[in-house]
Amino acid sequence: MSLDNFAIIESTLREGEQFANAFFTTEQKVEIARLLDAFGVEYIELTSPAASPQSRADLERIASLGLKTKILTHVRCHMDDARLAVDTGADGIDVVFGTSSYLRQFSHGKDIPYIIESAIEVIEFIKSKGLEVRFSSEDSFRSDLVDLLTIYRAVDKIGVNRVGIADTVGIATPRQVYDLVKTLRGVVSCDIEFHGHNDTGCAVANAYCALEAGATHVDTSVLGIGERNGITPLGGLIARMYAYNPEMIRRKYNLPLFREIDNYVASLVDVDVPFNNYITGFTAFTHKAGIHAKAILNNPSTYEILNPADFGLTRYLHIAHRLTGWNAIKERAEQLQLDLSDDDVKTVTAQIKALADQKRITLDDVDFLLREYHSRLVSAEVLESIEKTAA
Ligand code: HCA
Ligand code: CU
Repeated sequence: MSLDNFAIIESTLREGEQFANAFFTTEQKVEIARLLDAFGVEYIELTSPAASPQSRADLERIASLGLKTKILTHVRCHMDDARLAVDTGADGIDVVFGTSSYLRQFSHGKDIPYIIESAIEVIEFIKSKGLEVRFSSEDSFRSDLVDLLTIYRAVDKIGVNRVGIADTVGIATPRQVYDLVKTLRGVVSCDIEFHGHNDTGCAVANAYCALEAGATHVDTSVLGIGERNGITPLGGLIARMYAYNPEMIRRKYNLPLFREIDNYVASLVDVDVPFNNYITGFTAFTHKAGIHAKAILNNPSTYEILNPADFGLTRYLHIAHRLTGWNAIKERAEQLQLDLSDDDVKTVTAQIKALADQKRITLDDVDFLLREYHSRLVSAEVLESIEKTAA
């Protein structure tokens, strides 16, 4: 089953380059590639050498770095592109062809026998150079199923390493992805890759369902950047797979490096990491309501399926608000080394809630109320002992 044995094809340097704000210099591409390699992704996919002279030079540079991760480039199903790609030092070539009726009618205008013929020519050429080769159909979910299976069967027969299905327009649902991959699994014996766009927010779920159905490879990009609103984000896939099997994910990937990767790419493309981002969003490990905070203090797993420590991160209890509870305030009092009984803490908690009903408060307000209450208590005790001594 491929949920336990899958590979990431990290496409920040290909799909991610198609993000509106992306412009990566050579040095930035090298740094992204090094970070992803150190993180442990199995493949890095780079823009076609046919795209521009600099794209070709950057691909050659990254292919020569001697990284552990395999380097792929992504080309149209065309001999001219394939000829360029095999001489770049890449380990493998991802070949793509548009098969949907839209693409056939409005883009390249080719029929299925023509697609198969050119696929075979390109695949055999790449294989003859000893490189890994994948064949994928753009817009697979709006392609005719019989056409798709006919093409995949033909390329599987000549020994393609992998076939890919692409939800180019982000239209597929998890169930549709599951069904298509399951059907394909019964037709081809090679590996299966899934590439999913996120237009309707299904990209992570779709990737997971693809793996459940027998896919072996998933395309991702850092923060999900790509055409329009992008594809399956690396962090989203990591979070999903960690929830499935934390030991496997801890073993496969260098998780504490992840935050640096998200932050680095965010800075390069001039966006903030979204507040609700998987793993690295600033609220991803923040707990607020009193009931949540209490349980987190007793056992974090009550409300956390991802352990922030595995990612080198820490959780945060947000206690300065009207939903707060006395257990969380007690924890804060202990952090401040204020010796207060449970009843005292409950009294201060009531004061905090009353204040938070009137305005947005901060941790400083909480600390102030705790300290003030504590010092009044101490003065009262001192006064009492002075009175006792006097009497
Ligand atoms: C595109 C191409 C692609 C290719 C996916 C793949 C897509 O930019 O339109 O090679 O599997 O989404 O179809 O990214
Ligand atoms: Cu895409």
